[in-house]
Amino acid sequence: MPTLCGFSASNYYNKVKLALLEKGIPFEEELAWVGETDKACSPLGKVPYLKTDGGGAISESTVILDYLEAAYPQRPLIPVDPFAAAKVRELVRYLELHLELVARNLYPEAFFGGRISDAAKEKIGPQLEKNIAAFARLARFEPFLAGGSFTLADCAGAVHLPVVSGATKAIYGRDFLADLPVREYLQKLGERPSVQRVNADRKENTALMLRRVKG
Ligand SMILES: N[C@@H](CCC(=O)N[C@@H](CS)C(=O)NCC(=O)O)C(=O)O
Repeated sequence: MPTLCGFSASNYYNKVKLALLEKGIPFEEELAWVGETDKACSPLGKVPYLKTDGGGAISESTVILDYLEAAYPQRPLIPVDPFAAAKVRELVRYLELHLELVARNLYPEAFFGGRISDAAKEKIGPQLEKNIAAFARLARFEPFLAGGSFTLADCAGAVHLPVVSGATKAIYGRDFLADLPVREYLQKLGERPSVQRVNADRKENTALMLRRVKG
């Protein structure tokens, strides 16, 4: 049985956990906080990483998702058609490279009681607005991000869109995703047992993480 390593407050960990649950793959979880990871499995110390059935480990969440699609072809989360498959991957890339990674610069102040400079806020705001407008041209919300079926793009959307909303609200006093049907989309996703489990585990683990940070 594969083992997913990391912690349930992590959006990247939850992206993989959602795919495992949606595909119906039995798996185990191993708690590994940042700073306590196995460098042989994840050389940069990032979570998640997956210890596979064969014994080897893989880091980087999108690479793990590709592995899961190839190794467990049941209930595919990527369309067979090459163009449709590329459109799903394009959405995942936009969500992570252009939205989440940019918004991540806001997290120290938005979520962890730290401070970021005004110069950083002034730089990140317009960048995010531009990138969100571009993402809006790709995302379909029909009702899923890539169209009528739940795909890997939704594993990413379910975990990254809430943090982008939350971070922009906290720093700029305005949800930069408010003009997109994100609330309705997340509500619809919240009907899925996989999303309910991920969200329940996330809440529990976030409380634990904050207690650890506060000492
Ligand atoms: N590109 C990585 C990003 C993973 C990532 O940034 N994870 C965070 C937790 S949400 C982490 O491990 N941060 C610690 C670090 O970057 O050292 C992936 O897709 O797996």
